[in-house]
Amino acid sequence: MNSNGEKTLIIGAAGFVGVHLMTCLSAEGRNVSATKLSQETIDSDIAVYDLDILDADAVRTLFEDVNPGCVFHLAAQSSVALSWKEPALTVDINIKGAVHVLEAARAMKHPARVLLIGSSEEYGAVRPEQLPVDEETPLRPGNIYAATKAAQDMLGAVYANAYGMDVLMIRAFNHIGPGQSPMFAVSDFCRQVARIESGLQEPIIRVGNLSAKRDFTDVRDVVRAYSLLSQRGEGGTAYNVGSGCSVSIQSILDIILAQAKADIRVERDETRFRPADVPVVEADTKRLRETTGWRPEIPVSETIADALAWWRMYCRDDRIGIDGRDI
Ligand code: A2R
Repeated sequence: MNSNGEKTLIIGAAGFVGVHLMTCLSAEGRNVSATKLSQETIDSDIAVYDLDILDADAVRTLFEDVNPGCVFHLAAQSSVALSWKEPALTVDINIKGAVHVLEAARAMKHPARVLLIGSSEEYGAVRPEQLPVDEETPLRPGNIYAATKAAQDMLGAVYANAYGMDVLMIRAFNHIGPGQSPMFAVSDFCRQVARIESGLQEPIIRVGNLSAKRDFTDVRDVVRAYSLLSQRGEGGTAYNVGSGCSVSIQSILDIILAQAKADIRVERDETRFRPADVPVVEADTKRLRETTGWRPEIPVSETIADALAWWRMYCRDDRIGIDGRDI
């Protein structure tokens, strides 16, 4: 796989993970192209195409033009909260969009290897005796986003089995790092700290459920796992990508507060509690490790330092009016 010169296409490259994946693959010397929505921007030297994955003809035409050997499909409606409000849109983007990608690959003379990026949310409320959760654990999605990602995963398996296509189903556990949307807890805490340090917020950090334990990995380690799987993974197979250790949100918050340059009070905010929060999520990563030799390398303290630095820069730019976006 990935012989020299083979083209690699990242679909949905303007998102949180896409930006890091572009950096990783380019540094590895791979011949990378990327897609984004027309209203998004990507600051990079690589070839970037505008693509809405809801447009099946556009996806097929792009695959004909680029002729990729390997495709990372990241484009998604990735918010659980929005999936409750916009179920049909989420189904369209995450399921129909994935089918458009799979069909475009199938129509190629030499169908590309496709990595469908899914989520640990597909497993739903895992029982304590099922931890750490391995890839054979039944998928019992508990929200609409999770159901669409489970459907994507199942469709990937169907295309691999029925058509002999080279499709890998990736189930990514929580990833954190610079550039993440504040709809995720760790990024939200870092943003609040940066805003407090800049005088944009009173010195109170508002938090939801701190006792939940999650399997966190730095996004830069995550994309390195994706790259390794694209080279060494087996088609038709599902792979968990996670650290294999769960830590409480409280302990991550403690690390964030220890790095804060201000005295901050922590306050519970009932609106930040999710209705059916699963107490512990932890990945069994044996398959990933044995297939690729991958191990996470970036300690959580470094991830937090980089995420805080990103938000400090963002808040500074915000204060001086370089960029007034409210993300
Ligand atoms: O929703 P936006 O405007 O942020 O754009 C997202 C984009 N996207 C689309 N791209 C093409 N056609 C569409 N119809 C479409 N709808 C949305 O996909 C965004 O730029 C990108 C997904 O990036 P994020 O939302 O930042 O997700 P992240 O954290 O990078 O996760 C990557 C993948 C997703 O499939 C997650 O569901 C999975 O990893 O965990």
